[in-house]
Amino acid sequence: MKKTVLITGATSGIGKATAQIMAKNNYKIILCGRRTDRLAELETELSAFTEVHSLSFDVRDKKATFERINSLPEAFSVIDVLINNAGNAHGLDPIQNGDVEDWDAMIDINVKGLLYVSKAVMPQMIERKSGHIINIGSTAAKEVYPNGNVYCASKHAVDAITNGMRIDLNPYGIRVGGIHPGMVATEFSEVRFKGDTERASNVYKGFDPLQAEDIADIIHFVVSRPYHVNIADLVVMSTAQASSTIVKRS
Ligand code: NDP
Ligand code: 8X3
Repeated sequence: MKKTVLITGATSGIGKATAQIMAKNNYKIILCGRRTDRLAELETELSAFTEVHSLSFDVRDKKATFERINSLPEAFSVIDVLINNAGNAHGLDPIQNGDVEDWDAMIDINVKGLLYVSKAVMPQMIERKSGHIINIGSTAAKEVYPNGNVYCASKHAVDAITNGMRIDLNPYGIRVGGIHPGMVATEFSEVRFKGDTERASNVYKGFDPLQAEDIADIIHFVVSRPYHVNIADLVVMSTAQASSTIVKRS
């Protein structure tokens, strides 16, 4: 029987590429994101391969998150795999200059949003004693870099939550793992720099960065292992990157 995967942040970057590869590999897909035009476009594209359902909500909106996930049509109501991917950085400033709105956004989306979505999905996995949760962290979950302060804190929280989930869900046979990418050329930096496309594109200049498809391919690999195999923690960087701040550029 086909498995169903719910992907948050499926309208762009890593989430979109993951939806594309999973759809071509015989999974049913639940696409989540705020931008309904993009959801509709991707749903049409992926419907050529599999059954697709879209859910539009802001992960910061607790009520909407629970309502949307709890009202999935029957054909999509059993979620086998949850990919908590929605998230972004907002700003890159020394902490003393940080914008409190940016801090709220990162904590609310990257941490609290991930918790809300998980809270909505975990009960059914616990009841079935099966399921797989993958949380997208970052190299920023493993180290702190200059001006990364609150973004790094939010991703360190994702790492801690992932480890906590693996421990607490262990009695129920649920697989839990974290995937931690280094720099991936997506819309991430455009969001971080609030639409400054030149500054954003400079982030990926002079080296061969990871692409969203590289991470999607790894997510598919992780999900498709035999059920007794849980890839618990994975850090992935481009060959040119050695740490958050060490990148070999031409
Ligand atoms: P993108 O900006 O391309 O995609 C972010 C996705 O998150 C979009 O689909 C967006 O959808 C969704 N999203 C953002 N805010 C919300 C919200 N409030 N409610 C619901 N959905 C939301 O970035 P990436 O693909 O690069 O990022 C995906 C994940 O990977 C993030 O968690 C990021 O932190 C992480 N990551 C990224 C790296 C990189 O270098 N790119 C490296 C390491 C980790 P919409 O706007 O439609 O709601
Ligand atoms: C994204 C990685 O180093 O660009 O999580 O912030 S970084």
